[in-house]
Amino acid sequence: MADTERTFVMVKPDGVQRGLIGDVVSRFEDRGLKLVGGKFMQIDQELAEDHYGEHEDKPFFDDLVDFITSGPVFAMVLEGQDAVSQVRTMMGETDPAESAPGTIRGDYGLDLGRNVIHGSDDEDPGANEREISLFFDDDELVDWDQIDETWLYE
Ligand code: DAT
Ligand code: MG
Repeated sequence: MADTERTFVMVKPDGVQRGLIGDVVSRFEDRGLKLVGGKFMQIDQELAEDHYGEHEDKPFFDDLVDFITSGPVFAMVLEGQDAVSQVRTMMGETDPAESAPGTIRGDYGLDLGRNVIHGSDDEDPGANEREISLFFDDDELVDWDQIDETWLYE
């Protein structure tokens, strides 16, 4: 069996303003991913710069920080088999215009700078753990058994 993992996921300010929190969370619940942390919050400048630190030399960095601090976000931690890459697959490509219908960005977005959702990078080992600890204290994450787990996994 593949590894059980946790990944950091966030509905960005555009998704919150457009009333998409419920739809996005529903997709993950329907897939069988388990919510182990959730927080409706406003990201400040320092957290934004830390979170997107890998992009600090990119020309779009300032716009990215301005955007992610422009309104509330819904941050969450999801757990499941291969959760990091499964979430990335469900998100689609970075650019919604190149994302297939059926993916979150392919169904809800059109523009690179308004791509609705963040999910930890599946090609950067440890990105999930780093982002989870940036946004959540240990005591904000809940270990729990979901009733459908015996029917979800062999
Ligand atoms: P992802 O969000 O798919 O992990 P990323 O980590 O490469 O993508 O970039 C972080 C965010 O920065 C992305 O969601 C949107 C924005 N972004 C990425 N590339 C960009 C570009 N070339 N121009 C403008 N914004 C960009
Ligand atoms: Mg990324």
